[in-house]
Amino acid sequence: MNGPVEPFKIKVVEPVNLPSEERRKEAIREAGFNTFLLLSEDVFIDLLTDSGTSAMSDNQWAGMMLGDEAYAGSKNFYNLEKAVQEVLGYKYMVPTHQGRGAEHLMYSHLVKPGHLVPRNMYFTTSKLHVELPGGKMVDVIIDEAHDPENLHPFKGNVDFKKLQKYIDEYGIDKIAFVNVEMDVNMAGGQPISMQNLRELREFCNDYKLKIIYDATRSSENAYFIREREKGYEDTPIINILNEMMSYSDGCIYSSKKDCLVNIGGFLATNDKEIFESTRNMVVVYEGLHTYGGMAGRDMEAVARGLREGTQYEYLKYRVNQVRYLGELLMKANVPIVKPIGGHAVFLNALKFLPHLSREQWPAQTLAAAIYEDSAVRTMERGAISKGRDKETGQNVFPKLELVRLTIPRRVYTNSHMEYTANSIVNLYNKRDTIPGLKMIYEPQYLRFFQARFEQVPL
Ligand code: P71
Repeated sequence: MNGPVEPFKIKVVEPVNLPSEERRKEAIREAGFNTFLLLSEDVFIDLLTDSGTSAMSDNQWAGMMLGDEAYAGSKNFYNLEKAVQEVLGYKYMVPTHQGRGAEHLMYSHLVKPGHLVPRNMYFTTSKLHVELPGGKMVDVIIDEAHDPENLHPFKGNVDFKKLQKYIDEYGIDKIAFVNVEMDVNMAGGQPISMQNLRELREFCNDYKLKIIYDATRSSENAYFIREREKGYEDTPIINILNEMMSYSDGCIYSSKKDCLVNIGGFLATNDKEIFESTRNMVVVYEGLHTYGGMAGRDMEAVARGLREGTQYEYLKYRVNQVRYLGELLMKANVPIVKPIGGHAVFLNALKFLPHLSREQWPAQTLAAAIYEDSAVRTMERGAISKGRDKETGQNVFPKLELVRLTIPRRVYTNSHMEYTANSIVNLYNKRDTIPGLKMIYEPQYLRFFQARFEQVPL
């Protein structure tokens, strides 16, 4: 089996080092068995995240030299605004320093105390920015998404019966808006279909409910629509994106993923009222409305990357490189979430480490063990990420207890994928020797970033 051929050649390289076995053992202990707390220089292959870790193109770097760093009215802002209008089809855009800045502005504007926000699963920062103004995020994704073995081609789809149930139970006035994520991260990078988006629009029209997307990985979602949904086989990605967005009232967007940049974000909408209000608040929290926390050069790189990231040949390579890693693991019977997602391969930690209880944090344990074994850095996406129930204060144990092998865009070669797969297969073969963990430090917000753990002897 060969990996997909890269549709680029490499102009700049950054050396990486494989730390010794002794150093790896020491490093993960110093980090309290939390891969977020490792030093980057102790990491050989960094699959922690696809966020802000892309390699920019020569065209993007050239754009960086054209940064207009004026406080107000920067040229690059207008280039970004135009790119958003053309690629996504929204009229208005408010720039922010990254995705959560946009979530903050959008969700604090739309959510009032006691409100519900139905969403196709959840994302950590999104859930928090709904909770901070007094709302609650509830899950309306189809059941198939919670089953790692289910092969549904659009596991990101919304289940209308679940949505209806919340409307009936709480009343339409209690629903702030419907929040829809593209290429659902926590479900394993699973897309939503165009048909589902279209039907959701019709459903929400009946109730005059707003639909706000988390369009962060919308280009990768659009690729899956082209690959899997009848009628889109030959449609340019940009047309698919325009149609997807036409079914929404606005979106938040972390540019750090599909826009192939290291920093940036924005919100976009056709709704004048949302636009005016968030444009007003951006000056309080992020910066003037023509830079929103980004340098002019950053906005130029986002503008160019947003366009570049919709090229079909690039997206095909991108999704197939992730698939290549997933298939290498599947061939060796390592339990992963299927179908293989757009930005990452997710290991099913409950099946990988069946000898551990949920309280021993199997996904956290597995991420730490992978690092110690091979210096590959991955991320826990399970009960530690989910956090405690806001009302009861108890730990919540989601069905999905996963470790994410997230592939940065245009950064690693197929032999890096092979090294990673071989290491994980070796670890899988000695999985019953891996001891679980106990949490010894837990911060209040987004605990996964800073929590610390200790090993519990087998
Ligand atoms: C990812 C990230 C970055 C991250 C965030 C929190 C914990 C661990 C890692 C960020 C997203 C995202 C979606 C769907 C909003 C954000 C926030 N993802 N929506 O997957 O995936 O954007 O990081 O630019 O603030 O590693 P931001």
